[in-house]
Amino acid sequence: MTDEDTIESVLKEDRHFEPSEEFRQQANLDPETYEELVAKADEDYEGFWADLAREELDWKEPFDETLDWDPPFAEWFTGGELNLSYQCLDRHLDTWRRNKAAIIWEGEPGDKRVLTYQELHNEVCRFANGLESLGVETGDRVALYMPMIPELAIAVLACARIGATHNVIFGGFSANAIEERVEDSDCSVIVTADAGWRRGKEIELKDAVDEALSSGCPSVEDVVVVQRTGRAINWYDDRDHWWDELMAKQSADHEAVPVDSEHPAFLLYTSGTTGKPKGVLHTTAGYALWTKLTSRWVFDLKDDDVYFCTADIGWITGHSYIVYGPLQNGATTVMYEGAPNYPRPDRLWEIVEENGVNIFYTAPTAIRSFMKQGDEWVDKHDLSSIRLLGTVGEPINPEAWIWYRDTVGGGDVPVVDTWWQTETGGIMISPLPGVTTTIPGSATKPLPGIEAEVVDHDGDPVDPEANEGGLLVVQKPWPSMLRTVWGDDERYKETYFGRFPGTYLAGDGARRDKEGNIWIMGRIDDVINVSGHRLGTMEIESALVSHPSVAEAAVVPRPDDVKGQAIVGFVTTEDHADGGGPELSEALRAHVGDEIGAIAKPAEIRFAPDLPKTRSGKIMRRLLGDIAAGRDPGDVTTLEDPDVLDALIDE
Ligand code: 7RM
Repeated sequence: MTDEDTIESVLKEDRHFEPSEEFRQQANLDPETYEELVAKADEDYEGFWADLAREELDWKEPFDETLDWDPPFAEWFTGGELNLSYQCLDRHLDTWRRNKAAIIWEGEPGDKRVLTYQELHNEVCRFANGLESLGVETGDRVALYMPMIPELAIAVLACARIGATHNVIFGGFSANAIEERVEDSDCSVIVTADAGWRRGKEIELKDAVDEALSSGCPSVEDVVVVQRTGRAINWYDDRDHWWDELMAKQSADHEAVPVDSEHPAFLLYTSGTTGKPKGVLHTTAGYALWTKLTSRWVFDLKDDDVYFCTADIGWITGHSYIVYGPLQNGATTVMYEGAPNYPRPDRLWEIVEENGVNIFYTAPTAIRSFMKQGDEWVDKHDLSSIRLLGTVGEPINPEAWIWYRDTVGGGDVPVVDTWWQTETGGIMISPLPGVTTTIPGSATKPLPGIEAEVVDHDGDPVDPEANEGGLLVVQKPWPSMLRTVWGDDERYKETYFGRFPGTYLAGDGARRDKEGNIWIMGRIDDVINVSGHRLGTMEIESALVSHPSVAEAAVVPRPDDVKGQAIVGFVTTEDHADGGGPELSEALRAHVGDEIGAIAKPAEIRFAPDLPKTRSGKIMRRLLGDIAAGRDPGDVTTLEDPDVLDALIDE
């Protein structure tokens, strides 16, 4: 099969891991309840969601209608009123959780803060009052350009409390990115900090805000500045306010403003392969429901758990699984400010050990870098508190999955490989730790209520018996789906529903195996076509990484007169030096040939000290493709480290 939507699958992986009896016994979701949920969603889709929404959310006004679906525009739980900050905070205050740690925060320089639910509530109320004192009203947009400090979580929840739509801009983006995002969404206030810490250096946030405001952003009237590092900054009396001074004037009482179920909760900008970033819009009730439920189902969150997600709140993972999901469940969520390997490669294990972390959620790229650093950094620490591990962000190669389970998890904890997107709001495809038999490299099955499918170019499900690849889609609307691209309904329609009307196109390639498990094969833009064979990048990369000398790998296409496209592999070696010469190169080509087959052998291997990554750790294959084809890589502003590119081009 070589038609245009089929990706040939070549990866062979058949190790299966059943949930242990011990885990199953105590899991939030057991196989029986799971079956009931699946059956209910199947028989009565709206009833399934309506029941969950009634049980899980604290409604100020009950909703009248479960779903209003005018494809591709969805409204969920219309007529209902609630408040996300109330959901996360107030509802715990008349329980024993009042004095439980809500946030354990670790600063990069070694400082630490613990906020109980009551304390967090007080701070959020103060800042909600502070925002109101600046004239912020329900429906206004507020930009948050901050380091990973408790004030960021406080600001997020304070916006939610007054019904202001937050727009978190990752604290590593440039002035340009701020300008673009703030202007597109007409924010009236920016909350920032003098600077943040990263690898012992100051990231100068306030300077970037000043720069953005000097050239644009006419809608911004006020800037609130947290003093984090104490560095000298420029000050503009007519618009700048110190966080501490603003907070000192406010009361710790604030009544959460009930908003409509479909009230815009937040915008989060995501950059696609082309064009300006899209402001992904999430609304209130559906997002609240799904982040709450998935946290409990997938992470098996319990009241005595300490949960640590290493993402930044500047990404969707931080929104859903550092702030909203865990706090709605009354969990203790750990927030870390700095770089994972600072001051030493075991910084995260130190945090796990010191706080007795039970549930740990990170990205495959981080796992591969832990592997590269060597087991000794993990072995120095007692990580026996860990009872569940999660991954997100990219396909995880089986090597890394097994290492994660064995070395970090001690060989006997469930690993949940969670597939989802900024646009989906919450986890869509994932093992349930007390239910699902896992296989390294597969996100396994859609969660109850999620109609994810792998389809061919006609939109028909691919045949699992044929082990064929296709397009990952979601065939029914779900509560936490994006509602539109801010200010651009057309782009929303085009991008996500243009291919199959009424069906959401995720933009990822995937396949289904005979057991119904889904294997994500990477972005469809990344597929390589060698002599008519469509190959996903993921499997070839996985084969490369399974060679003992390879730490990370990315494969991209290069135009080829004969084959259409040829495969170029960029490889970082274990010892991190510029790498191997022709001998290793030949060995790696042969290794891929053995693992997969001759068709997948890279035409060329290029050794690189590092691969270009976005700040959320995704490899930027587009840039590598440009380099491999000898094109100018163009816009590189979302790169974590632009020097990486120079090293590749100079080669
Ligand atoms: C949560 C997040 C979304 C894209 C998505 C995929 C890739 C995410 C997995 C994955 C394979 C996974 N949001 N992706 N999770 N690929 N397995 N478990 O990452 O909007 O930033 O990115 O990330 O390509 O479309 S995101």
